[in-house]
Amino acid sequence: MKTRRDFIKISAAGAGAATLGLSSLSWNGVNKLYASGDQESVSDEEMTAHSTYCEVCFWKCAGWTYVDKKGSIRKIIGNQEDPHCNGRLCPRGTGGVGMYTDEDRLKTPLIRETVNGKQGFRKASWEEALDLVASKMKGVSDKYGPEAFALFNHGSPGSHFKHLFHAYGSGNEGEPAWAQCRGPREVGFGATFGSWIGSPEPTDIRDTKCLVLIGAHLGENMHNGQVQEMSTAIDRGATIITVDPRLSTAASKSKYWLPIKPATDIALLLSWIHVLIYEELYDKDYIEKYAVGFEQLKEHVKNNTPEWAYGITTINPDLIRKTAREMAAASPATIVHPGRHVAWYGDDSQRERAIAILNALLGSWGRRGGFYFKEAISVPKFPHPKYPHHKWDWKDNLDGKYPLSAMGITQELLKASIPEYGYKHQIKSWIVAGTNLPLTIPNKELFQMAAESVDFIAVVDTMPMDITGYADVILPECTYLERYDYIRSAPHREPSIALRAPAVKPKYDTKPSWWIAKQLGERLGLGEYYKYDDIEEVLEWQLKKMGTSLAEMKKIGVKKFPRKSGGLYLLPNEDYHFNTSTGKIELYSFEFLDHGFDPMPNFTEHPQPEEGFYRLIYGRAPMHTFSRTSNNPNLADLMDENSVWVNPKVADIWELKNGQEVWLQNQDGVVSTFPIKVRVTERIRWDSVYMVHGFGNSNKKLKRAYGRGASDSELITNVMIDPQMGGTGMRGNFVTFIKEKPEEEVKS
Ligand SMILES: Nc1nc2c(c(=O)[nH]1)N[C@H]1C(S)=C(S)[C@@H](COP(=O)(O)OP(=O)(O)OC[C@H]3O[C@@H](n4cnc5c(=O)[nH]c(N)nc54)[C@H](O)[C@@H]3O)O[C@H]1N2
Ligand SMILES: Nc1nc2c(c(=O)[nH]1)N[C@H]1C(S)=C(S)[C@@H](COP(=O)(O)OP(=O)(O)OC[C@H]3O[C@@H](n4cnc5c(=O)[nH]c(N)nc54)[C@H](O)[C@@H]3O)O[C@H]1N2
Ligand code: SF4
Ligand SMILES: [Mo]
Repeated sequence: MKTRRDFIKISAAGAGAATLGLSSLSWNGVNKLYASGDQESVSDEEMTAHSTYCEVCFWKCAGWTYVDKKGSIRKIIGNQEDPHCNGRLCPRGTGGVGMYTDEDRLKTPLIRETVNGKQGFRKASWEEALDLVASKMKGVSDKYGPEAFALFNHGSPGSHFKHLFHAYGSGNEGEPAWAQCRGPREVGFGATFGSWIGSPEPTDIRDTKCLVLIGAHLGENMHNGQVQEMSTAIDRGATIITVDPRLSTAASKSKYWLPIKPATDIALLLSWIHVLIYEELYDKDYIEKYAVGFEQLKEHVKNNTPEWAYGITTINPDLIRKTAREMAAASPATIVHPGRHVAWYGDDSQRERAIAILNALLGSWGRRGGFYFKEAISVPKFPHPKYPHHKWDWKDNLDGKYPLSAMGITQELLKASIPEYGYKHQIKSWIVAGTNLPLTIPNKELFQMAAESVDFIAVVDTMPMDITGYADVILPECTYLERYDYIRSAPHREPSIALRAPAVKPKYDTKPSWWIAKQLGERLGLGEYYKYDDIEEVLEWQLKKMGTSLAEMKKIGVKKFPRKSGGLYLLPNEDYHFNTSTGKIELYSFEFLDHGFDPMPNFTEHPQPEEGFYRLIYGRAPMHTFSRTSNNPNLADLMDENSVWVNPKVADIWELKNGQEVWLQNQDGVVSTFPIKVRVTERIRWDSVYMVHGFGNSNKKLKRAYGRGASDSELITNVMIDPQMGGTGMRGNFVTFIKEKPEEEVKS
């Protein structure tokens, strides 16, 4: 059926791309994997180095982009001074130049038009495209109020559009970093320690003696600093304990691999808590001084013995005891890692509470080798008038649901875009900047209904990703290597800032987000919020206030500042106020109780797959970031499709061979658009299958990525919502195999 907003492909003409010869990956020697590998010899002296920070993922490593005399980018390397990367980029960061060279990039503004009943995009000037977006923003504001315009964003472009939206009068913004990613851990740790984990995580992995990874698959999750520190910790003999239904890279480096039955982690965590308390292995002085609720907790986990957990998790009770004792022996230099993408089963804030409680019992918060006290420096705000008051935002639509959500809930903004949901306040139009919603938000049907319901969608992106197929106007952003952005200020052991400056001019007719947002602002009569001609003026003003300058930052790239908040760790017997209602670590959460939630985590059973079905789990590959790198010439060279991991027992039953193509069908009858190759491996439990997220792109203009592998997202139709904060638990989906090409015409 034709709809008002048919999904359409964007045409792109292409020139050849330069390739970086990245060495093959082996996590054994982490160093090998950081080799930058530009083959032609041009000495560094013959090139100019430009400061940047990476946009290939949200770790934001600072680095140098080297440009030769002809103006070609030759390599990107890490900045030695940067605490996020210590001078070494991960393979994706090294291959980031592929974002610049990709010949499939968006090249000019595009506007949707219908000719003879057929929808397509036509090229437009920036003037025309910006005028159109601004007129739509004005129209919505006049008719419904600015609040009816929503922003979906992720990464650096977001900050420029947030400023625009606040000036315009809308607080309706959502990013997948909350409900699809790390929201539950911020709520779980916030309720326990009064502090978010944040990014980068303040895990003192470098000095740890015992690192416990619950699903967190460092090594495939390539968050640079953590992977480096984990490698150091392993060299120093730290014990690694990995809980994962799959033998992940981390599990293969671990002293203990606990191949847990998926969806049962809370049972394991409660039994570990049980052992620590009932074998009196917990840090008594620490708990006595800093925590409340110990007696309630002790009573609460009375029956959660390892034998009880065994029946649920399939993990041997002796192994549960042994690992608990190892954790205690290494404490307080033990980290039970909070994980990062933790929206799994809908009870994720409670699982994170259990992880936080375990860390508390081990005395690891504020201790060397546990969690350090992070510190960031704030960047002065460039002067502008006060933002107007908005009359409503996403919270007002929730009627008290998800009370602990601290950021906009993307899927709630989608629901508010669909009149049939009957939300009190309706969303009428969107700007989407830097997030590929159809592959990012589970339940694609919801996304499609929402996209169909709204009056207008503008997309700011660098690539013709699936999201651009839903746009009315496409605004092509230049890549991070071609632009300035705001100063990066992130918490770490020491506060630091990093500068992103352009290494080369924007290719094609592309522009940076700061410019796009400013142009829209000015067209909307918000010039008072943009009292500068160029972002360089803003950066110069801010940097001067911080005791440096744009010129200095261009030379050094990263600047560190002394800590002001005190030491990295608690001093012996130091009095310390935790930012909870009691000022203590809350083993028993009064915040949860106040909102009607269990003050201590409980195990609840989740459905298991029916016969012939297997739980669909997913994760990362070291050389890709979600869908954003799937078409990157350098990184697609290293991995150009995903595969589905199948246990040999299951492969036998289904007579599946390595490399055979299958389609996956989920419990609701949804069949993957594209086939995926089978990888038969003992590294996955028999009750689950595994695939890397970010593949199965359906836009033909992504020449390297189109139809390569399958998309986990489209098979995730059962979403379990976290009642505390609205997280979308995505791991309650089960798939079966289809060996012959399905009858139904393959959608594209
Ligand atoms: N099924 C499933 N869903 C998931 C996940 C999963 O594992 N499985 N993971 C979840 C997690 S943890 C997260 S954090 C989210 C991530 O969700 P997203 O951030 O939406 O992930 P990407 O697929 O990388 O999409 C980023 C988009 O930004 C564009 N882009 C890249 N660089 C720039 C730039 O400089 N400027 C602009 N304007 N655009 C740019 C890319 O082309 C792409 O369209 O996904 C979540 N959703
Ligand atoms: N290379 C690369 N690195 C990345 C990213 C990327 O796109 N590419 N994205 C970054 C982002 S935004 C995020 S949020 C992080 C996400 O990375 P993490 O937070 O480390 O990992 P998750 O995605 O939560 O979990 C993936 C692991 O969980 C296991 N798993 C599945 N089900 C269960 C279960 O029921 N119990 C347990 N214990 N384990 C289970 C899977 O087998 C897999 O190994 O990665 C970051 N790092
Ligand atoms: S971890 Fe890799 S992809 Fe992420 S910011 Fe650092 S270098 Fe870039
Ligand atoms: Mo994430």
